[in-house]
Amino acid sequence: MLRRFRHLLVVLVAAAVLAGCGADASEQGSAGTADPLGGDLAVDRALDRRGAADVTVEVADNVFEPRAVRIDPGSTVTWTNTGQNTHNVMPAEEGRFEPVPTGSLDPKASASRTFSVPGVYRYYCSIHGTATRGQRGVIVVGDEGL
Ligand SMILES: [Cu+2]
Repeated sequence: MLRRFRHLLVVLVAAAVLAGCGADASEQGSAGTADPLGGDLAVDRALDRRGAADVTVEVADNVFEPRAVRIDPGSTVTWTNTGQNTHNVMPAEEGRFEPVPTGSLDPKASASRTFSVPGVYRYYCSIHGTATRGQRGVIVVGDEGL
């Protein structure tokens, strides 16, 4: 009986660690951000890169940096994997933009998407997050939220 309970406990702890690892990694990756729910994903605090035709988002393990970036309509975002894990870029709202699928953003690889229409484009890595937690980012196109 005790042995069975111990086994269950191990499984529960392992599940908790797995579930939490995406969020933990994000916190480590974004120094100075204490909000594990992603305060730095706020649209009105997005890093302002308007005026740049090409903007790079670093994809580390396991966080997008900057997590929130504001660009001009028509500008291109390039995600560059500087980590050791493979990642992907999935729109939080399916169909909002063409995903960067698993296999296209392996370590040292880059992938680009151009955003022509003003709006808020939330995304995540489905390997290390979901639409609402873990490895997430947002591209704000134009003046949305200012
Ligand atoms: Cu990832």
